[in-house]
Amino acid sequence: MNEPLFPHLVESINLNSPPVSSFAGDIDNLILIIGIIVMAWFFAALGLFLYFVVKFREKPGQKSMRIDGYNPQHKRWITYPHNAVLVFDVIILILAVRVWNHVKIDQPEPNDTVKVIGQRWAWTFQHAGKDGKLDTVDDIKTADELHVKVGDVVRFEGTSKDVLHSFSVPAFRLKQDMIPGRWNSGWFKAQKTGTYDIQCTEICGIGHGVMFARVVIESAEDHDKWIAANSPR
Ligand SMILES: [Cu+2]
Repeated sequence: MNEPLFPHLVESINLNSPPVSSFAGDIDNLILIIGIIVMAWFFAALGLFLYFVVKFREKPGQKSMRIDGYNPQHKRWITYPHNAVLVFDVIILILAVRVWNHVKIDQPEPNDTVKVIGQRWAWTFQHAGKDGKLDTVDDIKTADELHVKVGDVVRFEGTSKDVLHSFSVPAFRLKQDMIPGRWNSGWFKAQKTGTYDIQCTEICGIGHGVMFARVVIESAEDHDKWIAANSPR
């Protein structure tokens, strides 16, 4: 369930933000497919438009043609592409709903759970301590740094202390609104070790732009060491 839906068509479209989560490839693919479809229609429509402008322009001995589209034969130039666009819309919709369900609706069984709290203007995180359980005395609380184990399915539960924030990890292709008074949950599975950016993607006040944090993805060994070193007892 936490495996990608499709093979990744083009890795690292955005070199600043390599695809690190298990579902990053599915989201990249979707954006690539939508981009290809939209560009193909854009160039087809533009090309045809320019061709007609030249073909039916005013020439010596020939007036420029006025085509209003009421003639059924002319109307087909509108209805056929229109129907084709609708078919592509449905294809995009089916792919998008599949990816949406995979990322946002189906929540795989987690190996680990963390809490994410947004506030003006910082992120704070709560990790399970040595006992592996959240909301116990040995929990590890951090500011601006989230630690997870590579390959783990991590469930996050998040809220905000004040205004709307949005928890965004570009390398995971993940975004989740953090709403005061409400807990939202989601998941990710990091597939590469390393340190990646966390941002807030909801304008939340004057310090919005400095509301960055990091996710540190560690090997099992390093993660256990970090927990041992940071557990309060
Ligand atoms: Cu914010």
